[in-house]
Amino acid sequence: MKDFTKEYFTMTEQDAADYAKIVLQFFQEDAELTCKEIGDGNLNYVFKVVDERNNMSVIIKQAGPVARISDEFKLSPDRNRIESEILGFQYKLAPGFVPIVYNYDPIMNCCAMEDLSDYEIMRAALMKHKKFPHFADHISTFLVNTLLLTSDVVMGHKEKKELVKTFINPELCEISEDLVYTEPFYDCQRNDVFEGSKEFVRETIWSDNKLALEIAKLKFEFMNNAQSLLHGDLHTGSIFIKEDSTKVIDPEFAFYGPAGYDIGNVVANLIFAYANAKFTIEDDEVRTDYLRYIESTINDTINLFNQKFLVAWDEKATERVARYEGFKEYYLDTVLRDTSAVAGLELLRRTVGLAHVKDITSIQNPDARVQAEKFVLTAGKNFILNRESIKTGEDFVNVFHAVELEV
Ligand code: SR1
Ligand code: MG
Repeated sequence: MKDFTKEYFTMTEQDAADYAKIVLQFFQEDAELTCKEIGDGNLNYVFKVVDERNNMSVIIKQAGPVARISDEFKLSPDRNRIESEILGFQYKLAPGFVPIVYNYDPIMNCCAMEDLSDYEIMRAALMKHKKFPHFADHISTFLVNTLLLTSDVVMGHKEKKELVKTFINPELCEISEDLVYTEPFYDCQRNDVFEGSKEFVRETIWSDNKLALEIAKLKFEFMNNAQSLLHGDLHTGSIFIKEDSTKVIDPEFAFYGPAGYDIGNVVANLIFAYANAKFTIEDDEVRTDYLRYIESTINDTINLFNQKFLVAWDEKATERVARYEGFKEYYLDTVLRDTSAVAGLELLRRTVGLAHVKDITSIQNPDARVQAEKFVLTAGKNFILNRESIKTGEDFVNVFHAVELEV
């Protein structure tokens, strides 16, 4: 067996099973262990170690020195510390909405956490057209608790600044600065544009100077507005879900940034599910029913977020000036403006940039895929350009409804 105590190496399935038994001492003496690498994200390795005999299991997530998606991205494995620490912190802020972390190991750059095998990755579940009636309620609570409670509105300013330091995350922020805010907006070599959509992208995205100026403003907002402790990559692949429970995972992109970044990512990825359903479900009745479900989930997520945010502000604000008349409404308005912008950015970058989403890439018929891409790209652009006036759940839904009439 390898020595896990001296220096880092990338684990095999056998190593992860040994690690769980010897280092974590997670299993009983008589355990019969099997291990499978189950990660399908862009960056890390995820091992599931199971003892069938005693019906126990654990997840071990290890950060490697380069990203899985491309070894062009050389990344400090310190992201695993960030992930472990923020999961512990979010567990306190939003109990029940993140998995339990059992252990963090700074030598092997891995953490051990609760196995959520009875949950599904939300993106995959939505692509099977499953419905989760409690999601909007769950995610809006998670968002209010993690975003408002870590801001200067509620948290002591020195304590907040300590967290800004702890969660400074330059390498993963750089990935977002490049992949979200820069590369999709010019003909960058790293972009991955579907052949049938190229002309449309060139005409409507890469040639639009007005859009370029807004992107520049948003990029500087992302880099300079240390407003809330973000998850930083809150798409539907970072959510485990089942009928009555929602768990947010994978917060390795966490840092202090604009609160709307997380909310906008949730909205955009629900719109990807909408686009998938719109262009793949053949039966009219089934399709319409599912589209109405996604639409109301987006509507409720925003409206519940707004309601809960204002209530939590009244109950929890500690900053004196936060109580001045009109300020909480002004502040929430800016968060919603950023939410709309980020929803747009995410729709664009997942279609034009390097990292795509299966909701779109799995659409087999090339014409349908091009239509789906035009739909999300046009909606994305409108979310960015009209961000000042998109405030309610209905406003968010209206943006992509209007595009349905256009493309
Ligand atoms: C190189 S990482 C590509 C993307 O995967 C992650 O989930 C983030 O969304 C990142 O932008
Ligand atoms: Mg991830």
